[in-house]
Amino acid sequence: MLTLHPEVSAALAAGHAVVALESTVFSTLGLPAPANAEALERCLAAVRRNGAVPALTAVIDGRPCVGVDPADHERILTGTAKVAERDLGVAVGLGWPVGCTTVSASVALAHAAGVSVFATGGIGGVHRGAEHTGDVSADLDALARHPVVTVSAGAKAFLDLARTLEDLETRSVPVLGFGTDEFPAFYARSSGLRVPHRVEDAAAVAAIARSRWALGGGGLLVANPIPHADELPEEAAALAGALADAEAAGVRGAAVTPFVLGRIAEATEGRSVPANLALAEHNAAVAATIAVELARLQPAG
Ligand code: PSU
Ligand code: MN
Repeated sequence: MLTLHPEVSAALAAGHAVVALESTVFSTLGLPAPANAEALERCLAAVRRNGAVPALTAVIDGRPCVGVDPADHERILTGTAKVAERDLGVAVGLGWPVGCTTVSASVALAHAAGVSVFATGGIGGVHRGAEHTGDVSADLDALARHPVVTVSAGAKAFLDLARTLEDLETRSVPVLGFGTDEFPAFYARSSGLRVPHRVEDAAAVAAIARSRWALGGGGLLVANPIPHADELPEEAAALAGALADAEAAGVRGAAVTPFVLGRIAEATEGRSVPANLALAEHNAAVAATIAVELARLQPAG
């Protein structure tokens, strides 16, 4: 059922480092073209440069894929169907031509394939106003249940970051600040919210993950701040407008995140996109170093 790319299955069999990547962020639902293609190339290259094999996740012609052949990359870049974990069975069962996997679907596929490190830009979380709408991303539950290390630049500030952190605590997901005491806010290094634990390097993350899994635990979130030089200070203004637009347009459910991301990209024209690419690439690089450390601790066999 699960379709592993030959390079991915060979790496796993040999006990080499592998890093899973989601596909929603590279599709029409994440970044605008042509930045989405650049983001994909830079993330794949960053994983390789740091000693791991990239495994892009997606549903292609009804097959749940871990590792997508470059010949199919264009189909992901132009993909319009968002697949969260609950949608995986639908996309596979009905043979969808292209399903773009979110964080929740990607960590589920990664775990099923035996891949223990995953990189994204920003995770989904508790939406502002969730006390009324109940809109809490399935990413949080998937992070808790699947024993995979997720590397993310925190979460975008259009979410309720304080409640997102509370939710991660409730679900027993350790949040590790990578060289930081704060939960990063995607375009900004600082959110004013403290993370419970700070780690200084990939070896520490690997040691914590291995211990957590030895005790039967689930996923871990590594909060990796955007590099200083790439920070985007003006996000807050764009954000308020984007949220107001979503409310006025009556956007609900799975459509909220793509809608708000699109509005922020429009409002910050030419500035949010390079920041987004830089942090995604940085996360992919850090994820690869963690995967290399884990492979060192967990020899094949
Ligand atoms: N945050 C971003 N960019 C993204 C997403 C989140 O900054 O592209 C995508 C990811 O695929 C994430 C999904 O898993 O949105 C969350 O969607 P929702 O809020 O509907 O759970
Ligand atoms: Mn939602």
